[in-house]
Amino acid sequence: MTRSRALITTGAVALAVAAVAIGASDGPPSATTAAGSTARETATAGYRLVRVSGGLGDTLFLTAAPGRTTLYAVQKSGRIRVLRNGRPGAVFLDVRSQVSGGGEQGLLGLAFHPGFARNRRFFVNFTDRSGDTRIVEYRANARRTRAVPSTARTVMTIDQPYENHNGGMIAFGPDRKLYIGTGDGGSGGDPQNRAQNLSSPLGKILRIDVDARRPYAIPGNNPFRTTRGARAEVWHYGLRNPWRFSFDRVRGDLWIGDVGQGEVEEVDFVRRGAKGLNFGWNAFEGRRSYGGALRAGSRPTMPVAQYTHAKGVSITGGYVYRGRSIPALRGRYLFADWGTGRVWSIGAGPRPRGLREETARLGRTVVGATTFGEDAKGELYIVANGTLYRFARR
Ligand SMILES: [Ca+2]
Ligand SMILES: [Ca+2]
Repeated sequence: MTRSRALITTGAVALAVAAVAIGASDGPPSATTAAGSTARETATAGYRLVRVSGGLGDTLFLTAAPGRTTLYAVQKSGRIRVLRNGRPGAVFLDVRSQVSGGGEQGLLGLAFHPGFARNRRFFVNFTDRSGDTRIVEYRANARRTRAVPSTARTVMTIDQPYENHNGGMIAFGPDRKLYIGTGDGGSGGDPQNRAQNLSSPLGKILRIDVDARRPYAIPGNNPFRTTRGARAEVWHYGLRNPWRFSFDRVRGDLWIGDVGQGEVEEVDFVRRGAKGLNFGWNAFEGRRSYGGALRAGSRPTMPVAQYTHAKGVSITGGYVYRGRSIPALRGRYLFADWGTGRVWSIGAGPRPRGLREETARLGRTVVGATTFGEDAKGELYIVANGTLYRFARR
Protein backbone atom coordinates (compact mmCIF):
# COMPACT_ATOMS: atom_id res chain seq x y z
CA MET A 1 0.00 0.00 0.00
CA THR A 2 1.24 3.43 -0.82
CA ARG A 3 0.65 6.31 1.47
CA SER A 4 0.93 9.97 0.94
CA ARG A 5 -0.26 13.19 2.35
CA ALA A 6 -3.65 14.14 1.09
CA LEU A 7 -5.68 17.17 1.93
CA ILE A 8 -9.29 16.28 1.74
CA THR A 9 -12.04 18.79 2.11
CA THR A 10 -15.24 17.28 3.34
CA GLY A 11 -18.29 19.45 3.26
CA ALA A 12 -17.56 23.12 3.25
CA VAL A 13 -14.63 23.47 5.54
CA ALA A 14 -13.56 20.35 7.35
CA LEU A 15 -10.02 19.43 6.51
CA ALA A 16 -8.32 16.15 6.72
CA VAL A 17 -4.88 15.08 5.72
CA ALA A 18 -5.29 11.46 4.92
CA ALA A 19 -3.25 8.40 4.61
CA VAL A 20 -4.07 7.65 1.05
CA ALA A 21 -4.07 4.22 -0.40
CA ILE A 22 -3.45 5.10 -3.99
CA GLY A 23 -5.73 3.17 -6.23
CA ALA A 24 -7.71 2.07 -3.21
CA SER A 25 -9.99 3.96 -0.89
CA ASP A 26 -8.84 7.41 0.11
CA GLY A 27 -9.86 8.81 3.41
CA PRO A 28 -8.85 9.85 6.85
CA PRO A 29 -7.77 7.18 9.29
CA SER A 30 -10.70 5.74 11.12
CA ALA A 31 -9.02 5.39 14.47
CA THR A 32 -7.13 7.77 16.64
CA THR A 33 -4.45 6.85 19.07
CA ALA A 34 -4.47 7.97 22.65
CA ALA A 35 -1.57 9.96 24.01
CA GLY A 36 1.54 7.84 23.78
CA SER A 37 2.28 7.71 27.43
CA THR A 38 5.08 5.65 28.86
CA ALA A 39 6.16 5.06 32.41
CA ARG A 40 8.92 7.63 32.06
CA GLU A 41 6.69 10.34 30.67
CA THR A 42 4.58 12.33 33.03
CA ALA A 43 2.40 15.36 32.66
CA THR A 44 4.39 17.26 35.25
CA ALA A 45 6.91 18.85 32.90
CA GLY A 46 6.51 22.54 32.31
CA TYR A 47 4.45 22.90 29.16
CA ARG A 48 1.16 22.04 27.55
CA LEU A 49 -1.01 22.77 24.54
CA VAL A 50 -3.66 25.41 25.09
CA ARG A 51 -6.69 25.53 22.83
CA VAL A 52 -6.89 29.07 21.45
CA SER A 53 -9.92 28.81 19.18
CA GLY A 54 -11.82 26.72 16.69
CA GLY A 55 -13.28 27.70 13.37
CA LEU A 56 -10.07 27.76 11.34
CA GLY A 57 -11.67 25.50 8.77
CA ASP A 58 -9.27 24.13 6.18
CA THR A 59 -6.25 26.06 7.46
CA LEU A 60 -3.04 24.28 6.56
CA PHE A 61 -0.45 26.95 7.26
CA LEU A 62 0.00 29.70 9.80
CA THR A 63 2.63 32.43 9.83
CA ALA A 64 3.40 36.00 10.83
CA ALA A 65 4.71 38.77 8.60
CA PRO A 66 8.19 40.01 9.53
CA GLY A 67 8.02 42.50 12.35
CA ARG A 68 4.27 42.17 12.78
CA THR A 69 2.38 40.38 15.49
CA THR A 70 -0.55 39.51 13.23
CA LEU A 71 -0.99 35.83 12.38
CA TYR A 72 -2.20 34.79 8.94
CA ALA A 73 -4.07 31.55 8.33
CA VAL A 74 -3.64 29.98 4.89
CA GLN A 75 -6.74 28.06 3.88
CA LYS A 76 -6.50 25.25 1.38
CA SER A 77 -9.63 26.38 -0.45
CA GLY A 78 -7.84 29.57 -1.48
CA ARG A 79 -7.99 32.33 1.10
CA ILE A 80 -5.54 33.87 3.54
CA ARG A 81 -7.33 35.20 6.60
CA VAL A 82 -6.01 37.54 9.25
CA LEU A 83 -6.46 35.98 12.68
CA ARG A 84 -8.17 38.14 15.24
CA ASN A 85 -8.08 36.71 18.77
CA GLY A 86 -7.22 33.44 17.13
CA ARG A 87 -10.22 33.42 14.82
CA PRO A 88 -10.24 33.98 11.06
CA GLY A 89 -11.10 37.60 10.37
CA ALA A 90 -10.47 39.85 7.39
CA VAL A 91 -9.55 38.25 4.07
CA PHE A 92 -5.98 39.16 3.17
CA LEU A 93 -5.97 37.27 -0.16
CA ASP A 94 -8.62 35.39 -2.10
CA VAL A 95 -7.52 33.11 -4.95
CA ARG A 96 -10.38 30.64 -4.64
CA SER A 97 -11.28 31.05 -8.31
CA GLN A 98 -7.72 30.11 -9.35
CA VAL A 99 -6.97 27.00 -7.31
CA SER A 100 -7.71 23.36 -7.92
CA GLY A 101 -9.27 21.52 -5.04
CA GLY A 102 -8.27 17.89 -5.22
CA GLY A 103 -7.14 15.98 -2.16
CA GLU A 104 -3.65 17.43 -1.92
CA GLN A 105 -4.32 20.47 -4.07
CA GLY A 106 -5.20 24.04 -3.20
CA LEU A 107 -3.51 27.06 -1.67
CA LEU A 108 -0.59 25.41 0.07
CA GLY A 109 2.01 27.99 1.06
CA LEU A 110 2.75 31.60 1.95
CA ALA A 111 6.02 33.47 2.47
CA PHE A 112 6.31 37.13 3.36
CA HIS A 113 9.36 38.85 1.92
CA PRO A 114 11.87 39.67 4.70
CA GLY A 115 11.40 43.33 3.70
CA PHE A 116 7.58 43.12 3.74
CA ALA A 117 7.26 46.04 6.16
CA ARG A 118 8.86 48.24 3.54
CA ASN A 119 8.13 46.60 0.16
CA ARG A 120 4.79 44.84 0.93
CA ARG A 121 5.82 41.81 -1.16
CA PHE A 122 4.65 38.27 -0.41
CA PHE A 123 4.52 34.97 -2.24
CA VAL A 124 2.02 32.14 -2.39
CA ASN A 125 2.19 28.56 -3.65
CA PHE A 126 -0.94 26.92 -5.04
CA THR A 127 -2.07 24.33 -7.55
CA ASP A 128 -3.88 26.07 -10.38
CA ARG A 129 -6.97 24.99 -12.28
CA SER A 130 -4.80 22.71 -14.40
CA GLY A 131 -3.37 21.08 -11.28
CA ASP A 132 0.06 22.61 -11.82
CA THR A 133 2.08 24.36 -9.15
CA ARG A 134 2.27 28.13 -9.30
CA ILE A 135 4.41 30.46 -7.24
CA VAL A 136 2.84 33.90 -7.45
CA GLU A 137 4.01 37.20 -6.02
CA TYR A 138 1.66 39.87 -4.71
CA ARG A 139 1.95 43.21 -2.99
CA ALA A 140 -0.22 44.28 -0.09
CA ASN A 141 -2.00 47.61 0.03
CA ALA A 142 -0.40 50.57 1.79
CA ARG A 143 -1.95 49.65 5.13
CA ARG A 144 -0.84 46.05 4.60
CA THR A 145 -4.30 44.80 5.40
CA ARG A 146 -4.96 42.97 2.13
CA ALA A 147 -3.37 41.92 -1.13
CA VAL A 148 -3.78 44.03 -4.24
CA PRO A 149 -4.96 41.50 -6.88
CA SER A 150 -3.65 43.55 -9.80
CA THR A 151 -0.09 43.13 -8.51
CA ALA A 152 -0.16 39.34 -9.10
CA ARG A 153 2.91 38.14 -10.98
CA THR A 154 3.68 34.49 -11.65
CA VAL A 155 7.21 33.71 -10.49
CA MET A 156 7.33 30.04 -11.42
CA THR A 157 5.09 27.31 -12.81
CA ILE A 158 5.85 23.63 -12.28
CA ASP A 159 4.01 20.99 -14.27
CA GLN A 160 2.43 18.36 -12.03
CA PRO A 161 2.14 14.86 -13.48
CA TYR A 162 -0.25 13.64 -10.75
CA GLU A 163 -2.70 15.23 -8.34
CA ASN A 164 -0.82 14.28 -5.19
CA HIS A 165 2.61 15.16 -3.72
CA ASN A 166 2.65 18.86 -4.50
CA GLY A 167 4.86 19.94 -1.62
CA GLY A 168 3.69 23.47 -0.99
CA MET A 169 6.03 25.03 1.55
CA ILE A 170 7.80 28.24 0.60
CA ALA A 171 9.98 30.23 2.99
CA PHE A 172 12.75 32.78 2.92
CA GLY A 173 16.02 31.56 4.36
CA PRO A 174 18.42 33.53 6.53
CA ASP A 175 20.15 34.43 3.24
CA ARG A 176 16.93 36.14 2.02
CA LYS A 177 16.59 33.66 -0.83
CA LEU A 178 13.23 31.98 -1.46
CA TYR A 179 13.12 28.22 -0.85
CA ILE A 180 10.40 26.12 -2.47
CA GLY A 181 9.56 22.56 -1.40
CA THR A 182 8.25 20.35 -4.20
CA GLY A 183 6.93 16.82 -3.86
CA ASP A 184 8.01 14.07 -6.21
CA GLY A 185 5.02 14.85 -8.42
CA GLY A 186 2.81 12.08 -7.12
CA SER A 187 1.38 8.65 -7.82
CA GLY A 188 3.26 6.26 -5.53
CA GLY A 189 6.90 5.25 -5.32
CA ASP A 190 7.99 8.06 -7.67
CA PRO A 191 7.42 5.92 -10.80
CA GLN A 192 9.42 8.21 -13.11
CA ASN A 193 12.24 8.65 -10.55
CA ARG A 194 11.95 12.42 -10.51
CA ALA A 195 13.34 12.97 -7.01
CA GLN A 196 16.74 11.56 -8.02
CA ASN A 197 16.72 13.34 -11.37
CA LEU A 198 18.25 16.81 -11.28
CA SER A 199 16.59 17.78 -14.56
CA SER A 200 13.20 17.68 -12.82
CA PRO A 201 12.12 20.39 -10.36
CA LEU A 202 10.11 17.74 -8.48
CA GLY A 203 11.23 15.98 -5.31
CA LYS A 204 13.44 18.95 -4.48
CA ILE A 205 14.01 22.00 -2.40
CA LEU A 206 14.56 24.81 -4.89
CA ARG A 207 16.30 28.09 -4.11
CA ILE A 208 15.79 31.30 -6.06
CA ASP A 209 16.60 34.99 -5.76
CA VAL A 210 13.49 37.14 -6.15
CA ASP A 211 15.33 40.42 -5.65
CA ALA A 212 18.08 40.48 -8.27
CA ARG A 213 15.82 40.05 -11.29
CA ARG A 214 12.20 39.43 -12.28
CA PRO A 215 10.72 36.90 -12.21
CA TYR A 216 13.76 35.48 -10.41
CA ALA A 217 17.49 34.88 -10.67
CA ILE A 218 19.56 31.79 -9.94
CA PRO A 219 21.80 32.49 -6.96
CA GLY A 220 25.45 32.29 -7.97
CA ASN A 221 26.24 29.60 -5.40
CA ASN A 222 23.45 27.14 -6.20
CA PRO A 223 25.13 23.72 -6.29
CA PHE A 224 24.00 22.47 -9.71
CA ARG A 225 24.14 25.75 -11.56
CA THR A 226 26.74 24.46 -13.98
CA THR A 227 25.81 20.76 -13.90
CA ARG A 228 24.86 19.58 -17.36
CA GLY A 229 21.18 18.77 -17.64
CA ALA A 230 20.35 19.92 -14.11
CA ARG A 231 17.80 22.51 -13.11
CA ALA A 232 19.84 25.39 -11.74
CA GLU A 233 17.18 26.08 -9.08
CA VAL A 234 17.87 22.78 -7.27
CA TRP A 235 19.27 23.21 -3.75
CA HIS A 236 18.55 19.74 -2.28
CA TYR A 237 16.99 16.64 -3.83
CA GLY A 238 15.77 13.12 -3.11
CA LEU A 239 12.62 14.26 -1.30
CA ARG A 240 9.20 12.64 -1.52
CA ASN A 241 6.75 15.22 -0.22
CA PRO A 242 8.25 17.69 2.21
CA TRP A 243 5.22 18.70 4.23
CA ARG A 244 6.69 21.72 5.86
CA PHE A 245 10.27 22.73 6.21
CA SER A 246 11.59 25.56 8.35
CA PHE A 247 14.71 27.49 9.23
CA ASP A 248 15.93 27.65 12.80
CA ARG A 249 15.64 31.39 13.42
CA VAL A 250 18.72 31.38 15.66
CA ARG A 251 21.09 28.94 13.95
CA GLY A 252 19.82 29.20 10.37
CA ASP A 253 19.74 25.41 9.97
CA LEU A 254 17.12 23.84 7.71
CA TRP A 255 14.68 21.23 9.04
CA ILE A 256 12.48 19.15 6.76
CA GLY A 257 9.61 16.79 7.52
CA ASP A 258 9.39 14.38 4.58
CA VAL A 259 6.25 12.26 4.30
CA GLY A 260 6.86 8.55 3.85
CA GLN A 261 5.49 6.15 1.26
CA GLY A 262 4.15 3.28 3.29
CA GLU A 263 6.29 2.68 6.34
CA VAL A 264 8.64 5.45 7.48
CA GLU A 265 8.17 9.16 8.27
CA GLU A 266 11.34 11.20 8.55
CA VAL A 267 12.98 14.41 9.73
CA ASP A 268 15.90 15.72 7.70
CA PHE A 269 18.40 18.26 8.93
CA VAL A 270 20.81 20.56 7.09
CA ARG A 271 23.35 22.78 8.75
CA ARG A 272 23.14 26.40 7.65
CA GLY A 273 24.55 26.84 4.16
CA ALA A 274 25.08 23.15 3.34
CA LYS A 275 23.76 22.42 -0.13
CA GLY A 276 23.28 19.81 -2.80
CA LEU A 277 22.26 17.08 -0.35
CA ASN A 278 20.50 13.94 -1.57
CA PHE A 279 17.87 12.81 0.95
CA GLY A 280 17.60 9.44 -0.68
CA TRP A 281 14.05 9.04 -1.97
CA ASN A 282 13.20 6.74 -3.85
CA ALA A 283 16.27 4.64 -3.11
CA PHE A 284 15.47 4.98 0.59
CA GLU A 285 12.34 5.56 2.65
CA GLY A 286 13.74 6.87 5.89
CA ARG A 287 16.76 4.70 6.59
CA ARG A 288 15.20 1.70 4.86
CA SER A 289 16.04 0.66 1.34
CA TYR A 290 13.10 1.30 -0.97
CA GLY A 291 14.54 0.06 -4.22
CA GLY A 292 15.06 3.06 -6.48
CA ALA A 293 18.50 3.91 -7.83
CA LEU A 294 20.49 6.71 -6.21
CA ARG A 295 21.71 9.39 -8.56
CA ALA A 296 25.08 8.24 -9.87
CA GLY A 297 28.00 9.32 -7.72
CA SER A 298 25.86 10.61 -4.87
CA ARG A 299 25.54 9.52 -1.28
CA PRO A 300 22.31 9.72 0.68
CA THR A 301 21.90 11.95 3.71
CA MET A 302 19.95 9.92 6.22
CA PRO A 303 17.24 11.42 8.44
CA VAL A 304 18.12 12.63 11.94
CA ALA A 305 14.85 11.20 13.21
CA GLN A 306 12.25 8.80 11.88
CA TYR A 307 9.25 6.82 13.06
CA THR A 308 7.33 3.99 11.48
CA HIS A 309 3.68 3.56 10.79
CA ALA A 310 3.37 1.76 14.07
CA LYS A 311 3.25 5.29 15.53
CA GLY A 312 1.93 7.48 12.77
CA VAL A 313 0.70 8.01 9.27
CA SER A 314 2.02 11.24 7.81
CA ILE A 315 4.55 13.66 9.28
CA THR A 316 3.89 17.36 9.78
CA GLY A 317 7.24 19.10 10.18
CA GLY A 318 7.43 22.01 12.60
CA TYR A 319 9.93 24.50 13.97
CA VAL A 320 12.78 24.82 16.39
CA TYR A 321 11.21 26.49 19.40
CA ARG A 322 12.99 29.82 20.01
CA GLY A 323 10.30 31.58 22.01
CA ARG A 324 10.66 32.85 25.56
CA SER A 325 7.66 31.45 27.35
CA ILE A 326 8.66 27.78 27.60
CA PRO A 327 12.29 27.29 28.72
CA ALA A 328 11.94 23.50 28.65
CA LEU A 329 11.28 23.52 24.90
CA ARG A 330 13.85 26.11 23.91
CA GLY A 331 16.20 24.85 21.22
CA ARG A 332 14.13 21.79 20.37
CA TYR A 333 12.66 21.01 16.95
CA LEU A 334 9.01 19.97 17.20
CA PHE A 335 7.09 17.81 14.78
CA ALA A 336 3.84 15.85 14.80
CA ASP A 337 2.00 13.08 13.05
CA TRP A 338 -1.19 14.04 11.29
CA GLY A 339 -2.84 10.66 11.70
CA THR A 340 -2.20 9.78 15.33
CA GLY A 341 -1.65 13.30 16.63
CA ARG A 342 1.54 12.34 18.43
CA VAL A 343 4.13 15.08 18.95
CA TRP A 344 7.90 14.66 19.21
CA SER A 345 10.92 16.89 19.70
CA ILE A 346 14.63 16.60 19.07
CA GLY A 347 17.39 18.85 20.34
CA ALA A 348 18.66 21.34 17.75
CA GLY A 349 22.36 21.95 17.29
CA PRO A 350 25.19 21.03 14.96
CA ARG A 351 24.25 17.38 15.57
CA PRO A 352 20.60 17.03 16.52
CA ARG A 353 19.99 14.52 19.30
CA GLY A 354 17.73 13.61 22.15
CA LEU A 355 14.63 12.55 20.24
CA ARG A 356 11.69 12.21 22.61
CA GLU A 357 7.96 11.97 22.39
CA GLU A 358 6.13 14.92 23.89
CA THR A 359 2.57 13.67 23.57
CA ALA A 360 2.11 12.70 27.22
CA ARG A 361 3.78 15.84 28.52
CA LEU A 362 1.50 17.94 26.36
CA GLY A 363 -1.44 16.08 27.81
CA ARG A 364 -3.14 15.47 24.48
CA THR A 365 -2.79 14.36 20.91
CA VAL A 366 -3.39 16.68 17.97
CA VAL A 367 -5.08 14.40 15.47
CA GLY A 368 -5.38 16.13 12.12
CA ALA A 369 -2.37 18.39 12.72
CA THR A 370 -1.99 20.04 9.33
CA THR A 371 0.64 22.59 10.31
CA PHE A 372 2.70 24.25 12.95
CA GLY A 373 2.97 28.03 13.04
CA GLU A 374 5.65 30.34 14.40
CA ASP A 375 4.79 33.89 15.41
CA ALA A 376 6.99 36.98 15.38
CA LYS A 377 8.35 36.20 18.83
CA GLY A 378 9.10 32.57 18.09
CA GLU A 379 6.13 31.18 19.98
CA LEU A 380 4.66 28.06 18.41
CA TYR A 381 1.18 26.92 17.45
CA ILE A 382 -0.45 23.86 15.92
CA VAL A 383 -3.56 23.77 13.77
CA ALA A 384 -5.39 20.44 13.93
CA ASN A 385 -8.77 19.85 12.31
CA GLY A 386 -9.47 23.55 12.21
CA THR A 387 -8.60 24.16 15.85
CA LEU A 388 -5.73 26.42 16.87
CA TYR A 389 -3.50 25.40 19.80
CA ARG A 390 -0.62 27.30 21.37
CA PHE A 391 2.35 25.79 23.17
CA ALA A 392 2.33 27.31 26.65
CA ARG A 393 4.04 27.01 29.99
CA ARG A 394 2.19 24.79 32.39
CA1 LIG B 1 1.52 16.37 -8.02
CA1 LIG C 1 15.00 10.37 2.92
